[in-house]
Formats: sequence, structure tokens, C-alpha cells
Amino acid sequence: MAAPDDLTLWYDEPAIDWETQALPIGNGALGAMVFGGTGTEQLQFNEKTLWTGGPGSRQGYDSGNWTAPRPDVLSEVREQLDREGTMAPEAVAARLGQPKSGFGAYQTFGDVWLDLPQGSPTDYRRELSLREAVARVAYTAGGVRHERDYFASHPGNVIVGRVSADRPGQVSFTLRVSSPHDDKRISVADGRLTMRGALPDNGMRFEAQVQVVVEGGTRTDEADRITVTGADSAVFVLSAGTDYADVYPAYRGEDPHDAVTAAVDKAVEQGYEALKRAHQEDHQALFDRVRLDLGQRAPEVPTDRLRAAYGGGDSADDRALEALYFAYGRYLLIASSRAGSLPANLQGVWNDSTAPAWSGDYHVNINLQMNYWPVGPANLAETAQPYDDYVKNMVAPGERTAREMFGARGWVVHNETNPFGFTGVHDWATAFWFPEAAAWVTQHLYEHYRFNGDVHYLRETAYPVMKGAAEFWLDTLCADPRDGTLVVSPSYSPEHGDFTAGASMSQQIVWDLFTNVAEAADVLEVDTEFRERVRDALGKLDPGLRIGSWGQLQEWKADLDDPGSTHRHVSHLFGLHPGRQIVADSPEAAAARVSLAARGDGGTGWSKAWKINFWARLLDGDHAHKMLSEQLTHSTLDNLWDTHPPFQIDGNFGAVAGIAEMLVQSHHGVIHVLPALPSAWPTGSVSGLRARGDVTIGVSWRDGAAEQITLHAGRTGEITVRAAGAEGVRDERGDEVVAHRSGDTLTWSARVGGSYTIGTPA
Ligand code: FUC
Repeated sequence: MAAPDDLTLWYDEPAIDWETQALPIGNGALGAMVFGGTGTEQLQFNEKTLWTGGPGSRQGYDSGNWTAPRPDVLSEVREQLDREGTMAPEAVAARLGQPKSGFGAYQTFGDVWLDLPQGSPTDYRRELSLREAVARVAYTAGGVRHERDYFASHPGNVIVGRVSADRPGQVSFTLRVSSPHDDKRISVADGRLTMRGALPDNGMRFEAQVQVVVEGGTRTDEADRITVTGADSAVFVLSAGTDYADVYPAYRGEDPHDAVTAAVDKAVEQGYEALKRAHQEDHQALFDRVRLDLGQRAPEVPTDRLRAAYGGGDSADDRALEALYFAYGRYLLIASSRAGSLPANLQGVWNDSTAPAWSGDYHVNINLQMNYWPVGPANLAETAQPYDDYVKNMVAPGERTAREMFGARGWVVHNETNPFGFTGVHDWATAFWFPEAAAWVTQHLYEHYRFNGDVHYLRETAYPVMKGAAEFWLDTLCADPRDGTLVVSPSYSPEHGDFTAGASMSQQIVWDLFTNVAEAADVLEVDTEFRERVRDALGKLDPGLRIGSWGQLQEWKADLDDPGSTHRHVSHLFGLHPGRQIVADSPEAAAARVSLAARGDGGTGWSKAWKINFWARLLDGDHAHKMLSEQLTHSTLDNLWDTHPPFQIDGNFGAVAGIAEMLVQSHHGVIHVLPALPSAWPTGSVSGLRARGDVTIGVSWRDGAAEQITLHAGRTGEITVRAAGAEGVRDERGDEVVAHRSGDTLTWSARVGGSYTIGTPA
């Protein structure tokens, strides 16, 4: 095994527990959790489309749409809210909700087991190299060094394992596959094990194949297992699929057999070395773009002990954990979200259960959006493609829900959804109603455009779904009898308090959507009449920014906030992050700070990750770092997964975005360098972050101040940089560039492909 580096998770014992100890590999569609046992090796694996529920479900499937028309019910709720001000969630759910039917759940596919000769292993090591995207296990037994390597290849759509030893003829094991799904058959022929079946709930067909290839020794096929004896090494290749298709309304496509067979055949033909090379090129093209140096060095203790000893102080080991956690979040997004499959769900792609928490689904009242926060700033644009496809595919079912439930144009989705276009409601009183979700899920598409400046993408991908979401709100906003402004009603601040009209988050989300869609229509020079309607509504919209009696930013239109509430959702700060409605140093930002301080530093894993971003946007690096420390100390498992509890991957992704926000911000058209650098990071550097306007940026700093800033312009246009003490701008030839200075900001005209350097006084 190669010498460890600073971006490797490692342990000196096998994993026993899936959730806290096993190590994840994945290629977006396929995922596996590696345990690294010495007597028995376990690889639990997933394929992201294997879901119960949806069309054909035994329970009956209604997409969450009301099973019978309820013509007056929405207006009755609105009238009651206008009369009484608030309604209990249970009362609203009784009128507008409906029990879930056939929603389904994400399923584990099964496990690959290797039964190995027992020995007394010494010098054990299990690791996950983030740079290589390879999980490894190594130990010595009977004087032989054994090693196993695993990776999940996106180009090959396979999971690959290699079993080797440092002496010839020492590799022996039996490979078998199991699965909790009843209706399956396992067969073996020519070293290939096939497991095939259909889920009893919805008839979804699934198939996995594993091919074993030996070098030296013998391979013996049995009825349901393959035994390797006395080989020099052996490789196994696994692929899996289902007959799911992301096409409304049936969501079914081809039988998976041909695609799985072709993937395994091709991988076997390619051979291990070529597969691994292609995998690493693919992974490193994304992973290597960003480097973060906080003064870490390769830690001398295993990752579980590194985490247990973490204190958020000023030791190099603490920096090592923080830098590792940042890199791990980027690794996890690459491993769980690649083109051609569904987006990362609540657990990315990893799930060992048939009944995971919250169905392992797509919650769109925070969680799915959070998963994609790192995409822009942390330079992982490619990972958003499944998200874009998923959002586009929600439009057709969402139009039906908008029409049937609201009598509105456009499209809508509520609190949570699945791969089968569940855009309606359920009846969990504090989480069933959230029509703002459609507007919010389109935010990322516009942000994608803001980062990369790609007008074609804006026209073809982002704008149509944004426009549909905006049409819905143009038809659905209500005039508030209190002051005549346009409000969302009924409106519910996620999972907190009563229903009201015009809760701050609802208003801020609609503000964000209308602002974005009007800007987009300007850029595209389309839809003049629609643009006018949007701008007119924006002018009448209650902006959802009110400062209350104790100086807080109000969560509701009426001043109902309890200063003692430490609820994990801090939804009314949406305009601070992920929105851009609140500007740092404004009265609203000061009020947001009061609200945030009152909510405290606790919360579930994802809640802490939100707070890293909030404090960073409030330009308070020390508090942002405090939240990172809280997350690492109290909401991080030994395998560095975020825990809600249970394991929920949004916290990993939210923290990556938060760290990026501490180093560079660009949401207001100015590239603010080191806006929230904590005192715990006095010296360091980062390269490869992205700023809006198609700029790639790096910065090195010393004693808390930027030393050198480098920017690479992806397009021709103006760049404005804000950096304390910035001197002039030089181009790649070292020539001074004419820049306009105003305080700490410098503005100049950049050329596509140009590289610029800004120094600060030594
Ligand atoms: C939201 C949160 C919960 C949990 C769930 C998956 O509803 O409020 O805390 O994260 O999503």
C-alpha cells in the first residue's frame, strides 16, 4: 500500500458497523460500502434507481395528488388565515393533506461476500484514498501480505475489486451474493454470477452480475457461488441495474439484462489496469481541481482517533481533519452524483436497508438543494447534471399537481419527492405542505448559469423550468388584506410553528425566483409580457424581511418569534443563504445575526452546516469555524459521514459549501476574497474555487491576510474583486492592468483565457 497522504481516511481495524465505519465508493449510479473484514469481506452495494413504490405499487400510487377534487378547500383555509392569523398544522393537514400511498423507498441491492481463509492478521490497515478514489484493505497473515483494492468506475459503470498477495498462489476465497429481496434467482456460469429478480411491491426488475477473473490458480463455479483457489491474484467486476426510466408517467424502461451484461463484458475485456487508469483519470479530472492547504500534514493517527481528538483549536491535526472533511465532501459528491442516474438522495447513493430513514428520498424543503450547494463554489459543475435532469422531469407531474390542486399554470412540488414524480402532498402535519419547493429547486439551475455564464444552458435548461415555477406563483399569490401586498397563503415556515400567510421564507423564495427569472428573461431577450408581469408582481410582493421587537429577523409576517426557540430550521434566513436578498452589513443582516445567535450553535448535522454558511455570509469567520467545529465534534461519524442522526449526507455537502463561502463569496457580483477567514486558519492557500462570472480563483494568505490572489477568466468581461489591502492587478506577462479602485475593490476588464494576479503589500 502506498504511503498515506493527507487526503486519505484510514483505520487500523475492519469495519463492523455499516453506518459509522464502513467506507463508501461510488460512481453516481452504483455505490458500495467496504467493510474490510479479514475472515469475511462484505461489500454492501446499491444501484440508485432500485425503489419500491410508484406506478404499479401494490399500495396504489397517486403521486400525492388529491384522489378526489376539493374545489373550495384552499380558499377556505386562506379565509380562515385572513380571519384568525394562524392555524395549527394539524388543522391544515386535515383539510389539505392525504395519506401517502405508494411513495416507496430506496432499497439496498444486496451484498457481495468474500469468504477468506482464516489466519491471525497483523499490521492491518483499511483506507479510502480520496485522491485516487480507491478503497484498500491490507494485512499480513501467515507471513503473506494480503491486499484488496476497490473502486467504482463512472466510465465503465462497474464496481471493481482486486484481491492480491505478495507471494504467488496465495489468493483463495469464495465469492457469493445475497439480497433481502425475496423474489430473486442466483445462477453461475463461466465465472459469472447473476442475481435477477423483481421487487414484489411494484414489479421493478433488477439484475446484478459479478464476473470473477483469476491470474493463476483455479476458479470453480458452484450453483450460487464462485471459488478461487491458489491464484496469484483475482479481480471481480460488478454491475447492476433496474428497468426504471425517468420518464413520466410509467417510469419504466428496458429490462436491465443487456446493459448490465454489456458493462461487465466490456470491463472484463478492458482488464484491471486499463479500468483503473480510466477511473482515475475520470475522478481526478474533477477532484484535483481544488486544493486546500490549511497547514495540515498527513496525520499519524487513524481517522477515527483524529476525529475523537479534534478540538477545533490550533493543532495541525485539527487542520488535517478540516481539510480532509472538505475534500471528502467533494469526493462524496463525485461518487454519488454523475450523469446518467438520479441525483444524490438523503444518503447519496449508499443505503443498506429496505426501510431507510425518510425513505432515503428527495426532501425538497432543504435537503436536496443543500446537496448541490458545493457544485458552483467547489468547482464540480458536472455533478449537477442528474439534478438538472431530475428537476426537468418533475415538471410534467408537477404541472398536473398545480392544475388539480391549485387550478394554476406552471408546476409545483411539495415537501418531499421520489423518482416517480410525487409532486403532491402527504399528511404529516409539520412537513406535508411546501409548494415553494419548486421555486427553490430551480434556484440551483440559475446559480449554475451565474457561475458558468453559459447562455445556451440558461436558454435550454434553466429558463424553461424557472418560468414554469414562476407561472405557478403568478397564479397562486394572494393579496394580503392586512396591507395589500402579495403573499403566499397558506404558508408554513419549514417544520416550525403554525400556518400563517406570508411566512418570511415563502416570501424570500418567491422573491428569489422572480428576481432570477426576470434577470434570465433579460439576458435571453425573451417573453416581454411575462417579464413585465413578474416585475409587477415583484413590486407588490411582500419581501419577507421584517425586523421584530427584539431586533430579530422575523420568521413570520406577524412578530411571533420566540427568542428561546433553538429549532434546527432557520428558514427565515433564506435570503442570506442560499439566497442573495440580504446584503452583509445591512440592517437585515444585523437582524439575521440576532435571530441566528438566538437559535444557538446546536441542531442536527445539516442544521450546523447551514449555520456555517450563514455565519460566513455574515462575514464572521470565527463563528463559521465554530459551527464547523460543532459539526465535526458532535455530528460526524468515524467514517466522516454527517449524522442527523442517522447518517444524512446533506451535512457533508453543506459544510463543503460553507468552507468555500468562508474563503470566497461572489453572490452579489463582487468576488470577495477571504470574506470570513477564521483566526484558526492564519496561514494557508486554496486554488481552483469558482466565482460567479466564470472565474476560477486561488488565494494564499499569511497572518490572516491575503498574500496573492490569482484569477482565471473563463470569459471576457468586467471582474470586480474585493480584498483587504489589494494592490494593483497584473496579467500573465506581469504587466500592470488598468483597474478602477474604490476602497478595497478593484474592477478591470478581463479577457477570456486571461490570468490575473493581485498582490498585497508584504
Ligand atoms: C427535513 C428536516 C428533517 C430531516 C428530513 C429528512 O424534513 O426537517 O430534520 O432532515 O428533512
